[in-house]
Amino acid sequence: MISRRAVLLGGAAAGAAGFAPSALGRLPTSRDTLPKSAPVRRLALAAGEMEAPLLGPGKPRTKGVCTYDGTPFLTLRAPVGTRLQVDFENRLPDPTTVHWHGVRVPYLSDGVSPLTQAPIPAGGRFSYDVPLPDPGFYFFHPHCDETGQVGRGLVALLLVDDPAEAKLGFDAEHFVIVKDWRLDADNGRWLEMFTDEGASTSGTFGTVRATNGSVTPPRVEAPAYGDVRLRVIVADNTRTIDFGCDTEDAAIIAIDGQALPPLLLSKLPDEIWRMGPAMRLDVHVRMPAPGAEVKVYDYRTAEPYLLTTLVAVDKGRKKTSFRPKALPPPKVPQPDLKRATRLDYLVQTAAGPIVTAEPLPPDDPLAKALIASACVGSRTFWAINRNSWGAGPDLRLPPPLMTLRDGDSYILSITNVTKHVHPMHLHGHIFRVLSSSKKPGIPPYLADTVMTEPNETVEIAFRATSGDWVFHCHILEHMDSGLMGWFRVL
Ligand SMILES: [Cu+2]
Repeated sequence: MISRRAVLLGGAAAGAAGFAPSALGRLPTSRDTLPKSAPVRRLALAAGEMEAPLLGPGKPRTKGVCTYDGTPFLTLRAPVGTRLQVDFENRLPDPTTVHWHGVRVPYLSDGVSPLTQAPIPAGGRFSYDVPLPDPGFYFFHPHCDETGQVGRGLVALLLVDDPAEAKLGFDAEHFVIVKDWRLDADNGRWLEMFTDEGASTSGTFGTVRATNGSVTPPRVEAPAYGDVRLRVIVADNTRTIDFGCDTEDAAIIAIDGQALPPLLLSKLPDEIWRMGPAMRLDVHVRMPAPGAEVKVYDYRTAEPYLLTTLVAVDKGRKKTSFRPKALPPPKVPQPDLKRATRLDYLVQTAAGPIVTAEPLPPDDPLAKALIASACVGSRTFWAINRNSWGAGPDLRLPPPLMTLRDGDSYILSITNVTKHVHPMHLHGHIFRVLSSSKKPGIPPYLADTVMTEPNETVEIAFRATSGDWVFHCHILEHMDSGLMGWFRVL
């Protein structure tokens, strides 16, 4: 299967230029987030294609399903403080990269082509240095033709375990991976993942809904009156869900892997938490009596969509009152709000390619790498402060949104002036969500991706870490059609 952009760019893709330092001036330091003495775990990882029965049993099978290590939604686990040394091999027919979403890696391992590395050609290899300084629920995916490759399944989970959590005594852990499939229901073949109509509006949705890859919502068992840790992720290109369940005994204990004082779902407005692409939740659910069930739903659709059913089985436990378990507080660097610099950004629509700020000169190595990279989209529909990421015939890398200072604190005020939701993700940082003009009353929390609704302003704060870091919408067609900028932190 040849990606849309590879076709559009023709031979240019084949000659992908090596990554070269930018003419913008000095490059940032690629900062390590673990001591050199940290234990190292070396692992081989390969992206490739396979065939799978995505439409369900007895239906035509689908070719060109993209996975890591031949395992749909591969799950890696390691203790906090470990350094993963990943020897990655690209067995896909197209260029790819690996981005470690939410993990504070040195920026040269951030996997953003062409900003931090050249695309890895078919058959190519790349070595990633992935320190794991913070416990939590992360994931990884390509940052080159995301719409096509993630659309066909190229997403894996990364769980960074904190040994201190063992004493919390969860009885079971279950995953809810929200990822639809965009298939022709008659023959199981892939449909076009990027459409102009979708990319310019709320995104191109899958044709079949699925949880954990299955079109039949999973039914899983857990001990009656026991404690379940649900790990929920929206791994879809497009879909936003309103996560909720049909029990009062459920509390959010982490957002994007970062612990927070438990938030009872029943106390939230509409008793739901809205999650766009890339967002994760850890939810503590107390199971009911033997034989009873807890149903987990997406309430955003007209008819609530059943994501998963938890079935209580008798394991001899007695009923006790529900007290949500608090995870150990995160230790990520915190912003100094009193000294923070405030920056305002508008998320906008664009009628066509827009770069109002001075673009990089065409002979800038970074600009050249972008043009040759095959890692950009073909159309421009979106912008941040009137600057769009390069696309189509206007393959210019925009200048940084701003050059920041390593160690300084910043407050970004992000206002969505479009008619669609945009989950905004900042690479390389775990930020504090300070406020939202549409969701008053939610206490500040840590995250790596924050939802912005139409006409909503959200404020996030972080302490900047040296590197070149993109800031983009995680509706993948949006980022592929302009909704991405970058910060240089020196
Ligand atoms: Cu968006």
